[in-house]
Amino acid sequence: MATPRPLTPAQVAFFHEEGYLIVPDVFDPAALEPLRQEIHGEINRKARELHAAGKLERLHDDLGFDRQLSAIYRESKAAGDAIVRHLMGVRGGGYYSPEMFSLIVNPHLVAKIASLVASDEIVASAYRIRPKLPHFGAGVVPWHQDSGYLAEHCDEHLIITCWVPFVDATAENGCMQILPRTHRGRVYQHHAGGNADFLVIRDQDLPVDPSGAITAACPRGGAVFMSNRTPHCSTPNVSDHIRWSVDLRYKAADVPNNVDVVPARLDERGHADPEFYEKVNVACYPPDADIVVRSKAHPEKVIDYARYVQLREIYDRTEPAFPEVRAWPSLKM
Ligand SMILES: O=C(O)CCC(=O)C(=O)O
Repeated sequence: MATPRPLTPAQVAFFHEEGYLIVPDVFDPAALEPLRQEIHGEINRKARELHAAGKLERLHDDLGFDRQLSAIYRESKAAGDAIVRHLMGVRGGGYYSPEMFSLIVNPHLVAKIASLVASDEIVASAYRIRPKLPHFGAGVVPWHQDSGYLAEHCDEHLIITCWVPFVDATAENGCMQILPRTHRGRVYQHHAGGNADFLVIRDQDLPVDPSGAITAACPRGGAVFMSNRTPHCSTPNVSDHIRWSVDLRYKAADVPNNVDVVPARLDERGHADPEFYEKVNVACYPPDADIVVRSKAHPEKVIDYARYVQLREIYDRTEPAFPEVRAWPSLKM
């Protein structure tokens, strides 16, 4: 494997000035293949189960990874939803194959994060897999800052969103739009109940006119990096294929986190002991387990796959203390 390279000082300066950075060549695109294939395998496993239960007539596997799920949705929305729910797990980050873990800890990616947060000890946090289907409104993500989803006490900390497409992400297939040079502002007013129940910053609450957004096109093998206060959204996919992507979050280890915080007791309803909630709620996103993915000074802290799975399973079974990490008024009020 080629030696992982940090970002150049010019790239780091661009990120801090603009609030985002697009790096077209983080990975050899072939390195994403095992994860793509594993997700494809998982879709087929679930599709076969639905087929056996009489809930799906055809597997549509002949269409391949970039089109199969659309055909399943066309045949049966309920079957499509069941597959997506299966991939997301109970709270969205429920997919934890060895291939997913390899992406989270990918040394090329983590070296870039280390440059952005100027730290050698890096913690990974919440991530989501997104199949953005063509001509399907639910994949359109309204304007928001990721801090809108995170605990308020983390507003002044830097948390990096790292967005990795599995296909060339373009304006046509609904890549992200980003408002540059607006990330030094506060966390703007969000509302609950935007498209597909995402949070939304209404146009009138944005710091600048959204027509000034940049189109964050990114080739397969690249990544888009943003801060937690960078306003961004994504547009409809009007192509003929699914815009698959994964978004991951990272921070320096001195940013509030729940590394190694596990319940001492957990009842059958998923309620943990009060001390657990006290400690876990220190994290910026308490429902998901934070994990150390790099530490040159303390390599013993770096997580291995077995422990990662153990933590993910425990957090999946544990009810968070609050239904929402951050409460926003509803659009409908
Ligand atoms: O993938 C998308 O369309 C939007 C992603 C996003 O908003 C995020 O990662 O915060």
